[in-house]
Amino acid sequence: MGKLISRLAKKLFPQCEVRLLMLGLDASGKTTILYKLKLGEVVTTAPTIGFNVETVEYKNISFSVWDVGGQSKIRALWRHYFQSTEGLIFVVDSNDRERISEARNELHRILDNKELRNAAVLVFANKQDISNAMPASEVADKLGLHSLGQRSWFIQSSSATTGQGLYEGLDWLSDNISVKKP
Ligand SMILES: Nc1nc2c(ncn2[C@@H]2O[C@H](COP(=O)(O)OP(=O)(O)OP(=O)(O)O)[C@@H](O)[C@H]2O)c(=O)[nH]1
Ligand SMILES: [Mg+2]
Repeated sequence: MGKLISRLAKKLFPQCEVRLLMLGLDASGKTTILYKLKLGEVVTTAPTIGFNVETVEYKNISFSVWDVGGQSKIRALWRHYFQSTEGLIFVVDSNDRERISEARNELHRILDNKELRNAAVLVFANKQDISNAMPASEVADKLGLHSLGQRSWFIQSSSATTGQGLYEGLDWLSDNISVKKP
């Protein structure tokens, strides 16, 4: 009976589907975020060589989240994932002051791509649980987000290990992506 009701509910209120691409420098926390959202747990990660993809259900939206490895020698592969992306999640290690300009360059290089011209951009200023982390406002300045013009963007401070901020980020995406019915 329960199963029948849930099948009926799915028919009556079909879920919207959204494709999200999650990029950022290596060790920024992408895979940790993905599995914190999917499983509610902090998993032990190794550097991602290819990609991980998981479906995260939230607010009657089915987010399919593509998490692609960020090591410098495999960043050339990112472009193969651009097509049909409705939202880009760009993850920054807010404690990594040395590489924030590298993160900025990568973000702008990604956004120069035509295939992403309509994608909304959510930046996670991640690792906020570390005491000396840059606040989100500083990360936004250093990434040059204010120069993105017409682009719809938002920065959310987060901690993948505590879970802080992750669903707030999805809230913004769900309000700022024109979702399609399957
Ligand atoms: N303190 C703290 N550590 C984090 C946080 N998020 C991730 N980490 C740690 O940072 C390291 C790298 O995390 P990953 O999720 O593997 O990073 P990634 O962005 O997927 O890296 P690549 O797959 O190489 O691109 C791991 O040791 C995580 O436990 C966070 O919010 N706070
Ligand atoms: Mg990874």
